[in-house]
Amino acid sequence: MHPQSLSRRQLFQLSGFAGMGLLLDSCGLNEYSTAVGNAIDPLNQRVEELLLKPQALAREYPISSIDPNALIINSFTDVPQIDPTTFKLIIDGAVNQPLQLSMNDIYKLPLQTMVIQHVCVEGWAAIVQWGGARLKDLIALAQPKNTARYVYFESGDGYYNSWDLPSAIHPQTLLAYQKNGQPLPVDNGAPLRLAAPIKLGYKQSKWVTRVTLMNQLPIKRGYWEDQGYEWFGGL
Ligand SMILES: Nc1nc2c(c(=O)[nH]1)N[C@H]1C(S)=C(S)[C@@H](COP(=O)(O)O)O[C@H]1N2
Ligand SMILES: [Mo]
Repeated sequence: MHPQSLSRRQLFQLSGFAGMGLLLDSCGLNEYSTAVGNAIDPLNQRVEELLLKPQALAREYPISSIDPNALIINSFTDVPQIDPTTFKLIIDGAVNQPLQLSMNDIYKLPLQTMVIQHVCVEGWAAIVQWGGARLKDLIALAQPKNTARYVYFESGDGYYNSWDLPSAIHPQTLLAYQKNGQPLPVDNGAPLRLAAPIKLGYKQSKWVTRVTLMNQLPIKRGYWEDQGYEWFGGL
């Protein structure tokens, strides 16, 4: 089941709930109306168009294809300590509405599940089901600026990674908190990990703590990418 795209009205409602956890700076009560104003600002057209533009969907599999043992844990360090009850996902950078969202905020977004193939360049693949919030919905809540072209991900273990904006707002790109219908195990990236059928395994950061929209990429583009792996990492 794919929840429908958020309508503008739904986004405003979500902005309302997200407001409770927002990084409110000086604007105070005007923050909400500022966000509404920015959403219809013609300068934002490019990002808005991108958010509304349909993208081709990657293959999904029936639930019966899930192989519960096929997904190999692949981490370059030990798992980081993240307390999901106090954890806040930061969304910042080239956005009009920087956000700090608790897991409860994120659970209020539409839950999308998908059974997809995970492909690791080390020579294994697995059919796995992920469930979580669409990154697109989270990015839309933060009101990206029209200059945003890239999304940078920081993880609790020091892993870092960056994506092109169209892939980040692809309808099958999730910040997942479920695996095979269960809460996401810590080894697989709990409380939040990237999951998408359009990118190789090393693009799918586990333990994501911060999502930063950028106009340009920094020199350090990704943990594996900086050691020679291809940056786009498409499937
Ligand atoms: N934070 C973090 N994310 C990461 C990695 C990592 O070492 N640290 N490894 C990547 C690689 S190479 C793969 S194949 C997948 C593996 O996901 P899994 O451990 O849930 O199977 O996570 C990716 N995301
Ligand atoms: Mo991998």
